[in-house]
Amino acid sequence: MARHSALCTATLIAFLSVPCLANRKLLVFLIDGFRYDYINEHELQNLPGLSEIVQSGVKADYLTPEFPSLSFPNYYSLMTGHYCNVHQMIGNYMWDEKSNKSFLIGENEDSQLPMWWEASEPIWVTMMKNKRQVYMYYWPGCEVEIQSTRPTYCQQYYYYPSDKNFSTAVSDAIDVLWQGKADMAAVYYERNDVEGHHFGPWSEQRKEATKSLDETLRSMNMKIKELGLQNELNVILFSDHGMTDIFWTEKVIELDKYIKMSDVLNMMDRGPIVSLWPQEGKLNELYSNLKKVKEMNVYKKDEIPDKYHYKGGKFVAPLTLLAQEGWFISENIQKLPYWANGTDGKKGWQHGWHGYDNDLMVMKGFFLAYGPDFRSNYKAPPIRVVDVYNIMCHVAGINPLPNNGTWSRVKLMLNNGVNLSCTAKASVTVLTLMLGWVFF
Ligand SMILES: *[C@@H]1O[C@H](CO)[C@@H](O)[C@H](O)[C@H]1NC(C)=O
Ligand SMILES: *[C@@H]1O[C@H](CO)[C@@H](O)[C@H](O)[C@H]1NC(C)=O
Ligand SMILES: *[C@@H]1O[C@H](CO)[C@@H](O)[C@H](O)[C@H]1NC(C)=O
Ligand SMILES: *[C@@H]1O[C@H](CO)[C@@H](O)[C@H](O)[C@H]1NC(C)=O
Ligand SMILES: CC(=O)N[C@H]1CO[C@H](CO)[C@@H](O)[C@@H]1O
Repeated sequence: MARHSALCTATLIAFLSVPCLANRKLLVFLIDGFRYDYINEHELQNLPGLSEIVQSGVKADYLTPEFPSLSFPNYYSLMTGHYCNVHQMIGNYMWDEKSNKSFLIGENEDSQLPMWWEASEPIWVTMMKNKRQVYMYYWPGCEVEIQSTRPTYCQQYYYYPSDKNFSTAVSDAIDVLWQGKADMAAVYYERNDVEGHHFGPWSEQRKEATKSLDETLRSMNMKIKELGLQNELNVILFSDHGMTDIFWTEKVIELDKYIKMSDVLNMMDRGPIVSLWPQEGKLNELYSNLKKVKEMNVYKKDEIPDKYHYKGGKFVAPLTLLAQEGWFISENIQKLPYWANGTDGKKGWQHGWHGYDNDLMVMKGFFLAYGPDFRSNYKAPPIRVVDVYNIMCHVAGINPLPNNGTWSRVKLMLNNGVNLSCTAKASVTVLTLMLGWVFF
């Protein structure tokens, strides 16, 4: 008996020292264009679903996007923990001069080529390699085969999923997590970004989108409790960037007023950040003419500030133009990206945009997390988009690949090691073993 007890104690210690992380489920949300202050204290008063999450979990003051503060670069920094010059996805529009292939945001076949995606391995691929199941809903890029790997399930993105599509996806995600079919589920929601662009960050339309998001999250909180998942599921929500007001009547930089567009071999994107490939021998002339525009910076590749972690990217153009906040760079006003606000073509003006310097407060996104591995009602200092990867890996129980995140900026959010439910589970196993020993 004494020998048995000693053995049991040893077993007990062995069991309890095993980190109890690998069996947690993870649900992540990418809420496009959701600025950090859409959930300031005042706004939260009318957002019961989000308030509930803030109270029961962690809220970072804000989430600093990587540069440029555009969608695709940040989607990939979130999922890889890498700066843009490491994962190479440096824009929503990219050009590879050698192959003459283009990456264009939206539905575009060449954007699915591995060349844009394979410089870094996103967390869902690492999960799949570890025999964990991943379900993704409308997540841009989940349809792409990366290192010969796709997630278990991908509901492909299109422009743009309705609120009903989103709430159905959230409900389906929880079902597959609960049924044990998925270890991780990831859901993308676009409407805050769409309304923010069309009508501006503080428009009624954007607020309506936030309200609708809030309702879905409130139902989600209820469903998690109904299914008894609250001690097994961690939920993390974040955005890719913020949004600021733009002014097409007064703040447009028309490039054809300064340079001959025929001297430009290729131009990618318009707005806060624009890439230019000069025709042979035209680099210096374009550069000196564009230097005259006082509302923007023009950089040759090696002049781009190091703090952006951008200039080493292989798709970075010989000239990068970066506008001051609120200014919009375009070939001319006819070429501005109007949107279809009525039935007769694209006539609507845009009132919000992002892509500016990532130090600007209006470019900051948000970060929330709750569940058994997170502290409750905890206000965390600001973090960066590259920091999110480590926290997702940690709560999903996989080893992060080398990355640019800073662990000390996120570890404070964690519920200091093993949660009680984890210990309880291990103890039950040990107890069963002990009883087995004693009686048989
Ligand atoms: C590169 O591709 C574009 C668009 O597909 C095409 O118009 C252009 O002619 C191509 N350039 C070369 C040099 O092949
Ligand atoms: C998304 O919503 C549209 C319109 O509401 C609907 O036609 C479509 O079937 C939905 N897609 C999915 C996958 O639920
Ligand atoms: C579309 O937007 C333009 C410019 O903002 C505006 O003049 C026009 O009235 C709008 N049309 C509709 C149908 O709202
Ligand atoms: C970012 O991470 C990559 C991959 O781990 C590494 O090679 C690179 O040196 C890091 N960059 C910085 C600035 O730390
Ligand atoms: C902070 C937290 O979520 N703690 C949970 C750990 O697990 C126990 C037991 O299941 C829960 O009651 C706690 O709420």
